Amino acid sequence: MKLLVLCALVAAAAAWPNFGMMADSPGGASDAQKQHDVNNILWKIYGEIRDPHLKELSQTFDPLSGHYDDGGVSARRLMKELNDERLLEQKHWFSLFNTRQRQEALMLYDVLEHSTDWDTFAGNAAFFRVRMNEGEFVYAIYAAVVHSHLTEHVVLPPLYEVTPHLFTNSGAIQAAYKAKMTQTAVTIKSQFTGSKSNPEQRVAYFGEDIGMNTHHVTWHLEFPFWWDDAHEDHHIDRKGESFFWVHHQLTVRFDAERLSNYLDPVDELHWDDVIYEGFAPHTMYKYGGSFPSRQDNVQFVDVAGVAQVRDMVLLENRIRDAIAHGYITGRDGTVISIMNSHGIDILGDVIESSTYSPNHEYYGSLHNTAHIMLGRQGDPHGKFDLPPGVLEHFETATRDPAFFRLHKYMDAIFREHKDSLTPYTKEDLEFTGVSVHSITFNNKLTTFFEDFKYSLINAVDDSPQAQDVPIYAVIPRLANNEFKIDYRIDNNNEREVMATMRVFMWPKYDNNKVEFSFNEGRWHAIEMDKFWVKLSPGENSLTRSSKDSAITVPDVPSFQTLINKTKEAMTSGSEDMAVAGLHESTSFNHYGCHDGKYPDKKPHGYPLDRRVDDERIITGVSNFKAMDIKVFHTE
Ligand SMILES: *[C@@H]1O[C@H](CO)[C@@H](O)[C@H](O)[C@H]1NC(C)=O
Ligand SMILES: [Cu+2]
Repeated sequence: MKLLVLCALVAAAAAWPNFGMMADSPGGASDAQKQHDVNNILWKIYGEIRDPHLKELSQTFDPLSGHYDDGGVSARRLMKELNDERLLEQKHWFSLFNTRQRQEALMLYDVLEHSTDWDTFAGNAAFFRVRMNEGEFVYAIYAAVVHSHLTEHVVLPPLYEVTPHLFTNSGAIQAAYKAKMTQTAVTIKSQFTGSKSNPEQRVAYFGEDIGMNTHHVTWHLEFPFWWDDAHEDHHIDRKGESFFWVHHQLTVRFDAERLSNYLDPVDELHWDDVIYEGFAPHTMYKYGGSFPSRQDNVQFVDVAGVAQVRDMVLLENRIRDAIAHGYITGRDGTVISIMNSHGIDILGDVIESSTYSPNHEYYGSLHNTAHIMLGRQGDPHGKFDLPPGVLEHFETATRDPAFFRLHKYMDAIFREHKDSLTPYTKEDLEFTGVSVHSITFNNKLTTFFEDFKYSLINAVDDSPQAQDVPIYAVIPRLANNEFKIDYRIDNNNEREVMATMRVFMWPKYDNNKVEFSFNEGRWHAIEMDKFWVKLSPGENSLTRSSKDSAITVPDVPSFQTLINKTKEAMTSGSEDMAVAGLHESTSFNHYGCHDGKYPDKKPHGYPLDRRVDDERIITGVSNFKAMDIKVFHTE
């Protein structure tokens, strides 16, 4: 059982979100056709294309003859790389953190992104699928489908069924190969990595959660650090701030899971100290062997061709200096103040760093470089020619407990900045005339483990002649019962008002059973929900289900479900509707909107994002309410 503090704040809505969808499909092809092509371009990515039309396109399409809005510049550039035989071979690992490999993937992304009709998009996808490295190809397709206007209604198949190696352990993969070879249908029971002698194993269910890994990799696809406004048609709003917030939430949630498992919170990573936890990933690449391990208590060493440890300390000091000064120094020496709500956004761009960083030359890429540094500590001099570590892939990074150390470290830097801002005042927080009368839960909150099943069919090699046999993996995952919260809110204004509801939860006690102070607790707050309501004059009563929470999404439909639904849509008269319906439940845009604008003007985490010197200022406003709740875990 875990005791938590729940608090809710109602505030005047600064912006009313518009989640409208465009119904037309530019490019001529129907949504169902596009879905069909995307399914087939990602099906059995390590083998031949099975779809006859796409297979033919892969031989006959000429990228230079396509239609583009960049005059074909991207297509000519990639074709030159291809014809000069400079592209990474197939059947080789791929990591986004490898600069050259990333550039190659992005060259294809550019070609797809600048395609102005579906024939060009699909033709390029087919053509390059058989000529480029599979990992680069999958990344480019995912990024393009996420960002292209042509694919607005296309649902991406779950990555764990497209590249299962990055989501499951070697044991399950080997069992899958065996099932394929012996043509025996199988459901493989998969376990979390490590042994009971490793206390970290108690929370491996979190770092290895398939849904969480999908969330993490999807976030990084939607808010890519490489996104360059100069080449795109829009700016991604509050990308740096979102970087902070998403990782902050992972960090505090992980600590809450640790508390429930009698573990201390994660300590920050220190460049001048050892990395306490070793890690044996028990995970393998499709091509490139096993992911490298790291012993316990490894001293940080320089990584050849990446960075020296002292470079990292230097970058950290420059960033901490900027926070202490209250401003970032731009490339041309300009002073960019961060002493306001927008400061966190700039700081996020600086720390990650993304192309939005105002001075990459000076502040470097603390986060991205740290990922590579940590990922290489098993073979820092490249003596053993090991492939990149789990930390060099967003799909696998959270498997390593060091991921959370790294992010705890970043999080503390962000906190230093947030704590330098003036606390909110009563005037900032209150919503005149509005008060939260009561918050009631309609049932007991429980968590439990359930089995999650997914297909490994795309993990194994085969040929068009070999029959498919069903191969599934089953892994436990933490789930919760559905619950509903009734809110009673009074609006003493004479008119209807629009309100934003913000709901958070934090552990009541720390690992020493000491009650968290408000100021400490609020930094550990887990965002539970955020939604907009119209409050009529007088008493309002509203019920909100946990299923509707803005921070949760239903499972992505399985690859096979997508294929079946697409077939239905294409053969039945309903055409696009089946696919469009699917899309509504799989929109991952819970941190932003399709037009790149975030619907809420307040900072992420508001009103708990700033330091609270006197908690009565928050707890004293009538539009705020806090209560203790209990969460039970059942076996
Ligand atoms: C997909 O369709 C096939 C053939 O109709 C059926 O056997 C299978 O159960 C379906 N799978 C899913 C996941 O819907
Ligand atoms: Cu991340």
